[in-house]
Amino acid sequence: MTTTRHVTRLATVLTGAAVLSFSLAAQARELSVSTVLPDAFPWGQAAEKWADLVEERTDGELTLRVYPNSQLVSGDQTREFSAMRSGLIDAAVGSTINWSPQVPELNLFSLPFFMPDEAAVDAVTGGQAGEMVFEAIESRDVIPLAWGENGFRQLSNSQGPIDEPTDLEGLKIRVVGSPLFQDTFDALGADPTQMSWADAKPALTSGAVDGQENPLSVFDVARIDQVGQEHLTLWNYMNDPLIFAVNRQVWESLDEAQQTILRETAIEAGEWEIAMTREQESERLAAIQERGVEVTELSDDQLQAFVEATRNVHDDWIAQIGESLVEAAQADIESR
Ligand code: X2X
Repeated sequence: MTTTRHVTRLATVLTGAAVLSFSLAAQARELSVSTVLPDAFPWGQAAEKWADLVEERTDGELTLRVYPNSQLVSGDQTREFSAMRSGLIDAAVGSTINWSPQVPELNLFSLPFFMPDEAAVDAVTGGQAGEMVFEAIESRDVIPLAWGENGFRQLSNSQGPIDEPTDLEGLKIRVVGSPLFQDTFDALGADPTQMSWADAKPALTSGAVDGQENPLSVFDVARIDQVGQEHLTLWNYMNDPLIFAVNRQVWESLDEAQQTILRETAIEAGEWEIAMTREQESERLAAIQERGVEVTELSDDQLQAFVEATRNVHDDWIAQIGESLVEAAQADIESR
């Protein structure tokens, strides 16, 4: 009798322990977050900031583990969105360029010379067009939460200064993303070639390509000048926003409080990163110039020649992006 009672009590204790450890395990949940660039770059820092804020606000109940260098998609950044959609990746802080092969609406941001300045970018991301872009993403089973920014993309090459479209003639330029980039550089008479970021630096080093385009922060941190890119043209031909997003099933498995925290912290991390990226632009440019890069700034007339040369790209791509989205973006920009 005593023995039986003892065994019963022991069983109760054991069951209690099992329940306790099970509930702890169920509470601590880790989500994978994919990025292309690691935390030496503002992009990677945005993801780390998001992770820090989530850990802090959920008391460790929810953690984000950042996997940089497109490692969850074997370096192929144009597969990041598909991997997130299918649930292979839980979440990402990704570029509109890299997701545009699966979300054609995102080509809006890559239309050459469409976004005149930072205020225009903010008007679009924070306006009606931004909402439409988020709906387009959500219709593909990914929940977008917030915006970040890789920045206005500038053109570099190893051959000489570029201040008119004919200077690009025959230059092999590394691009990534949808065929829109192919079309833009074709229109300028260049020889564009598509490759991932992982392959870009080796291709620049070996001289397999003559040039590339990326924001100043990427040029600076990745020391693109050290692989022979001595000429840099500031042409602001497109701005590359980042989007914080989560796979739909993962999102729906979270409770409301967790969803709120995840969204609010993404917005906070995004705003922090956008402000930092913009603030750093001038010091980055100075650092790049100090390292001996020849920087070309375009006059209004010179810029206009590039705008004219790429106008047909708009005609071809507006239908794929969606006429109503492009019009909404134009209205957002005009009212800035
Ligand atoms: O590959 C690039 O050029 C980069 C790092 O800017 C993007 O992921 C779009």
